[in-house]
Parts: sequence; C-alpha cells; structure tokens
Amino acid sequence: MKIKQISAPNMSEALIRIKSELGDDAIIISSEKGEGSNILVSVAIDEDEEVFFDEEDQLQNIRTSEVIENQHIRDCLNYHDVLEAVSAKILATVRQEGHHQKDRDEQELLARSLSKLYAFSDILDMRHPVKLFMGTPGSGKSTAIAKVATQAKFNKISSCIISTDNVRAGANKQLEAFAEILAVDFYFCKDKKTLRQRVDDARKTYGLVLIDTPGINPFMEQEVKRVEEYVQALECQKILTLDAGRNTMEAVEIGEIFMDLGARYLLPTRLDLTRRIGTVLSVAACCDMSFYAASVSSSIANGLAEINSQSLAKLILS
Ligand SMILES: Nc1nc2c(ncn2[C@@H]2O[C@H](COP(=O)(O)OP(=O)(O)O)[C@@H](O)[C@H]2O)c(=O)[nH]1
Ligand SMILES: [Mg+2]
Repeated sequence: MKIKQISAPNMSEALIRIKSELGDDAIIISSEKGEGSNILVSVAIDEDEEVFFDEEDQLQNIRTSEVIENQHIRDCLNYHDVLEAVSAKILATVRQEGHHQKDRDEQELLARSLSKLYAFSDILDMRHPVKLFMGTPGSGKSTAIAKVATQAKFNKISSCIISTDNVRAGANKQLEAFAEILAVDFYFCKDKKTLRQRVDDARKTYGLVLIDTPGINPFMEQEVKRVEEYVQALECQKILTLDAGRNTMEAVEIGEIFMDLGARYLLPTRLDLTRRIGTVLSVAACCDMSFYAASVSSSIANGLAEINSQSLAKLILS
C-alpha cells in the first residue's frame, strides 16, 4: 500500500481530484491543514494498481494493519455515513490515543479522540453576547433562537430577539409570537445600518442579543449577498443551523459556503428525526466549526441539547 498526498482548497475539491486521479478504490486515511488555507489529504492506494501521477508527489509506505485497526469504530462511522476523509481523521486519532493510553473502553477512547478533533461551545456563552443565526430556509433558525431565549430566561439572563428576515411572508410574525409568549423584546431591522445601531443599543441593555437572518439558498449568489450584508455589519458569534438529515456531501458543500460567510459554530437541528450523524460530524470537521448545541425537538420548551465528545461517541457507537 502507498500513500499519495493531495492538496486542495477544500474537501469537495479534494474528493473530486481523488476520484478522477486515483479512482474509486483509493482510501482516504487522513486530512490536515496544508499550506495557506489549503487542506492536505492523504490517500492510500493499492500497490498493484497502476496509477500515474507526478514524480514530485510524495510517496511513503504504510503498514496495512494501521488501516484495518479499530474495525468496529470504522464500521460505525461507515454506518453513520461520515465522509471518508473525516472518518480517516477520527480513526487516526483513535489509533494515536489508543497508543498513549491503553484503556479498553471503546466509547471512552472514541470520546477522548473526538475531544481532540472537535471544539464544543456553551449555549449561553456570555463571551459572545451577540449571536447571529444563519442557514437555509426551514433549517430551524427561528426555533433555535426561541430555544436559546428560553434557556437564557431560565438562567435569569435578559435577552432580545432581532429579526432581519423580511423575505418569507409571516417569518417575522412567527418569531414575534414566540417572543411575546416568552416576554422577550423583539425588534425588526430592515437593513445593515439599522441593524448595527440596534445591536449597539441592545448590548447595553440585554445580556444576549439573538439575531435571525433570512433563510438563503447558498448556491445562489444573490441570496448569499443578502446575509453577507448583515454578517459584515457586525462583530458577533455566527452560528449555522443545519438539518442533520441532509445528504453528507451536499451538507459539506453548504457548510463551506456558510463558512466563507463567517459561520464558525454548528447547530444541528432535527436530530430527533435522524439516526445517522455523519453529516454533522463531516460538516464540523470539513468546515472547521465548533459544535454549538443540538435541536432535538420542534418544541421550544424542550430547549437545545448540549453536544460534547461523550454524547457524540455514544451516538456513534449505539
Ligand atoms: N422535529 C423537529 N422539528 C424542528 C426542529 N427544529 C425546527 N423544527 C421545525 O422545522 C420547521 C422550520 O423551523 P424554523 O425554525 O421555522 O426554520 P427557519 O426557517 O430556519 O427559521 C418548523 O416547523 C419547526 O417546528 C427539530 O429539532 N426537530
Ligand atoms: Mg425563520
């Protein structure tokens, strides 16, 4: 078995290159940060296979046993439809962690490995009082905002909700109704200038400022610009809400566009309707996003669920 390293600007392009240059049988064994903003993906190929590539390409030998260790975790990651490059990264960390510490509890080992690979954030993190939620239409932005406002209330933290969503008819009405039930102040801002002023004022009055944005089709430039305008106007924590049941590769492509818009936190939604969490694990890894929290119910009263390395390991292995 030999290894070839491919450098690409993002995971989608790396996968396209791997498929076209090395074919379907290539096994991705790791991915890491490369030069500049590129990622460097290592791919294992069968020695007998005739593959042509530049002489400058880096080749090195790898023990086959290293690729087939931890078979059960590998099978579980496959079941969850984790992107191959991400799965390889998780397995490489599991191998490393397994060498350091010889505990035989698979869930503990996986949890420890995930804690090395992923970052996790506190829902009510007050270091980021201004939280902006973005995503595709129906991805659960407004529901998530109402849930955060509810959790803030339970914790005696004052909050307000600002909507910038003037696209979908009735979108504001629904969020305004939530705000009224929760007795949380609600504002609407129609452009970036009024949004910036409103946020500056709100920061003086409220512990948390929660901003809803119009749901956009990330593949349409015009729609992306609509949210970009608000994002650029503010210093804030940018959170992507993403339906956990989406196709993995599609979700990674969507995630990459929102990453370019500044999203650094991931809030998976509809986890109650999903059995496989590969989409969530793949997007967080490929798009360098911290887990914010998870939405596991349409009911506002249920709040958001905390995501941590233990809960992820349990979900992967169960
Ligand atoms: N089952 C389930 N439904 C959800 C969840 N989050 C949101 N929803 C539902 O999905 C629909 C769209 O949510 P909404 O918050 O309006 O999405 P937005 O367009 O991004 O603001 C609504 O019917 C919500 O009740 C969730 O975690 N689980
Ligand atoms: Mg909405």
